[in-house]
Amino acid sequence: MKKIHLFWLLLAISINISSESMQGMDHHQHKGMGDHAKHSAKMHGPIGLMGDHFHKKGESMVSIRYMKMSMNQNYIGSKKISDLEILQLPNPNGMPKNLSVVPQDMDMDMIMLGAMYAPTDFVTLMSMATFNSKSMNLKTYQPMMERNALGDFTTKSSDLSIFNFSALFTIYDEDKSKFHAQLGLEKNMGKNDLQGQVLMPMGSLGSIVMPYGMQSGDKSYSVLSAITYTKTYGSWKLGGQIKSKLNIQNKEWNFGDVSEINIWSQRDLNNISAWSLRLKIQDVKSIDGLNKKIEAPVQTANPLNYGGETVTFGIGINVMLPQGSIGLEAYKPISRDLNGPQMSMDWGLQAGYHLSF
Ligand SMILES: [Cu+2]
Repeated sequence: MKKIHLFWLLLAISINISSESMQGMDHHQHKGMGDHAKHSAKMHGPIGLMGDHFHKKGESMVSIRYMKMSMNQNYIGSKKISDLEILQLPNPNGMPKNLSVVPQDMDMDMIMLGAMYAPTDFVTLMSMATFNSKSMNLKTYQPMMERNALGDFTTKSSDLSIFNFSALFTIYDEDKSKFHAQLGLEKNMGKNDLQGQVLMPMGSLGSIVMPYGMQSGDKSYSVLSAITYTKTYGSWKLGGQIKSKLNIQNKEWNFGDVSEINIWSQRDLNNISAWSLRLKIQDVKSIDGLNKKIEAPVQTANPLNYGGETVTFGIGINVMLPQGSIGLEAYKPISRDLNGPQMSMDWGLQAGYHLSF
């Protein structure tokens, strides 16, 4: 754990030092202002942001991003909780009396394909499709008496999960400051009743409808909205984004509404790259509705054990290539208050490629 914190600190310091030493290379960038703004590595925000920039009339962009998230610790609120403590909690679904299966770790992998096109200077159309894959390891305990561990098992799912379409409206577009709004519709098309093989508390294997968090999606519709402002100061760029995802229609249940604030800074390292710091404050509501078939003695089968508030810190870099640009961003939560028991993200990573034409 300590090693990881040290790694983050060293990475931040080394990037800072190399950006100081490359300062000399920036000078020629200050001629031709308009053109320079267009050909800077901070033209795109940190890769983990969505809809952070818009385009000028006739421009198109395609992108592919890969995201990984790893979780390995259960929390209630902001407090870490052990398997032993979770086993004392009541099972809201009745029998057995207490929770008896405890999630140990989970990995999520996502591939996101995006496209943008600006028919006019005032509107940029944006669309994105997400394919996700989840894998969770769990431990089953005896339902009563000694509560000995009976064994471990893994559940997995993968599917095309999210498709969305948005319009970005330019509010103002000056050389150094840009402001736009987003309005869009998202269709979550992942399967919401996938089955998985589990080790039951009585020691037998069985196939059940997997808990909400392991489903590829929720088959719901949501409205996306956001406003984004960025301002450039020489080799620095600062940005802020407020966004929300509000569910408007579901099939039995849906993952909770999301409100999010992102604040970031970017700084040119040299002519072709810029590094970034980002703070993300996210509030997710618990699951709305329920599927009566999801009733295992595990925390994830309770719709109330989802959502919460998380503050995440990210560090990233964008690099321009002869064709397109790449971005990499790593993040780690620095505080959380989760509706729990619930597993929290330990770290996440996003890498992507953009091509404008
Ligand atoms: Cu774009």
